[in-house]
Parts: sequence; C-alpha cells; structure tokens
Amino acid sequence: MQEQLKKLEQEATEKVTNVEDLKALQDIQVAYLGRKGSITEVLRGMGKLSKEERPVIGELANTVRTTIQAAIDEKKQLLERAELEKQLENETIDVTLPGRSVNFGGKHILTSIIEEIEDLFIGLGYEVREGPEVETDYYNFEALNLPKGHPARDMQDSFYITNELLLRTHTSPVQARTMSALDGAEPIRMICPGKVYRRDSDDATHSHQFTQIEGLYVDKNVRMSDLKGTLDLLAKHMFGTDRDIRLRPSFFPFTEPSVEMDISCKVCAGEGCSVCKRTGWIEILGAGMVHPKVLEMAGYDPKEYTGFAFGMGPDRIAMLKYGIDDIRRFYTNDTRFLKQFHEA
Ligand code: FA5
Repeated sequence: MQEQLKKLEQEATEKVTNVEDLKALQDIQVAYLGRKGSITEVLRGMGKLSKEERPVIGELANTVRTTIQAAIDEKKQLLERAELEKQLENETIDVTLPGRSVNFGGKHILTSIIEEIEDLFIGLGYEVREGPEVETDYYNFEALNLPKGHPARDMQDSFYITNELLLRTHTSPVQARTMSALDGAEPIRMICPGKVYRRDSDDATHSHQFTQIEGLYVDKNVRMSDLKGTLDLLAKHMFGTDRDIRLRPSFFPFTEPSVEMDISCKVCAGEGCSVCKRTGWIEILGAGMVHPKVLEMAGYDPKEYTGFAFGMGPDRIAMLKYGIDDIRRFYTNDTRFLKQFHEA
C-alpha cells in the first residue's frame, strides 16, 4: 500500500507539472483527491491492515495528499497568472490609433445668409419681426391690394388649407400685419425673414418652399431714391463692389412704382448658363413704394406717410454669392454640401 501511495504521488505530481489549463488541473484534483479519487480508493483498503501498519499508512496518505494538493495549488496560481497575462496582452490599447471623430453640426448656409442680412439691417435701425407661415387670405392677399379674383394672384400659385387659410406665398403679409398693429401711429423700419410656399415646379432656381426676407420702411418723406440707396447698400454688402446690379420696372399690386433687382450671375460671370437661364442675370428681389391703398387699409394716411418695401430671396442670394448651381441643394440635406459652409 505504501508503494501504491508513492506511485500515485509521483503520477499525480507529474501530471500536474505537465498540465496546461485550469480545467485539466481541476480534473486531476478530482481524479486523485476527490471523494471517488485514487487516494481515497487506496485508503478504503486500510481496514485490512494491522494495527501497527495503520498509523504509518495513515500518515503517509496524509503527506501524499498534502504534497499533491500543494503541487495543484502552485500550478493553479501559475496557470491563473498566465491566463491573466494573455488576457491583458489581447486587450492592449494601441494609443497610436486615430481617435473616433465626432460629427459637429453647424449653421445651415441659409441661416448664415439670413443672419448676415439681418446684421446689415439692424445696423440701419431696422427691427426683426416674425409672422405666421399659415396665413389668412386677408393678410396674404387682400390687405396687399389683391382682392379675391384679382388676376395678379396667379403670380403666386398657392397651397390653400381652407378657403380663408393658406401657406403664405410671400413674407409681405408681415408688412400688412405690422402696419395694422401700429394703426398709423408711428414710423416703421422692420425686416422679416421666414419660410414661404408656392406651387412652383422645382428647378435650378425655383423651389416650392423657400425663404424670403421682407423689408418695410414707412415714415414721412420716404422716397424712391431711399429705396435705391438701401438696395445698393444691400448688394454691395452681400456681393462686394465688383458685381453688377440692375433694377427693372416691374409690377406688384402692393407697390407703385415697382421694381425687380437682378445681380450678375457668378456661375457664368454674366456669360449665360442654365442657372441664369442664359441671361447672365438672376433676380433676387422685388420692391417698390408702398401702394397708397395698402397704407390706407392699414390705418396710415398716404398724404402724410410714404414708404418702401422689398422682398428678397436668400436662397438665390446664397446661390449667387457662392456660385451654387441648384437651389434644391439647400433642401436635400447632403451633409457633404452643407459642411462646406460651416465655420471652422
Ligand atoms: C414677391 O414675393 C413680393 N412679395 C416681393 C415684394 C415685396 C415686392 C415687397 C414689392 C414689395 P416675387 O414673387 O418676385 O415677389 O418673389 C420675390 C423673390 O423671392 C424673388 O426675387 C426670388 O428671389 C424669390 N423667389 C420667388 N419665387 C421663388 C421660388 N419658387 N424659389 C426660390 N426663390 C423664389
């Protein structure tokens, strides 16, 4: 039995030395020291031994057990450390790898253009106002000298919600709203940026939803030359002095006389291209002296007060300023396009 125990000790410690993973080590522990393990099996035969032999074999069995357990414990520590090192090695962070970039948002180009125009007019003493995008027929048309059935309503194809409500086709209703609110009591200098909607077919320079900025100046002795000077300043501020502008006589029922302002096309340098419809010019705004009837309807005495108004398209201004070939780029949200205009 002594020999058997010695043999088991040798066999077990050898196996422990050669084992390479924790699971196999656990199996060795069970196979030799477990309740049904080899050492336990040997000790079961102790009953057959003489009184003298029993303590000797008992002591030896304990020593063998302790030796095997010590070998297993030592190996366990070694294997656990090796496993940890392997894990750490696999999880190493390569600090030289490029970091994950964060996508920063930025102002939409139209917002920047609107703010640039607002800054200019605030500097000239104008205040910035707002009006509703769902507008009444009265403010969108009637208060602007466009009664129901007036043929000039066809100039602005509209999205009606009910007979009396529509998506505003221009920012001019804010003129009428501002004047009516003040009811002839004081002079006005205001601009109003906002979204407008028309049943226009989309093409390079037309969108069914676009932006406008309205301007209104009402006071005593406001003249056409004031309007011209203001528009000239606007053009120089937005485009510099090297771009040509022209004013053409036009017609709007709410202004008399009326003009339209064109800027020379930047895409083709005035040569003619698809953006300017081969004319070398792009229309950016309509303007004129406020019609006496409009002043009167809003409570201003046209004998005492005169005024000018303008409505411009910031979309077209952005196109002309940056040589953008299609208005639809502002609304299709291709971030590669929009990012070009983000401030660094
Ligand atoms: C008007 O909307 C008038 N309310 C402007 C006005 C205001 C005249 C005050 C007199 C006094 P018009 O329809 O021309 O006018 O539009 C004005 C500007 O909006 C145009 O010059 C153009 O720059 C822009 N615009 C018009 N239609 C579109 C469209 N479908 N897509 C993009 N921009 C447009």
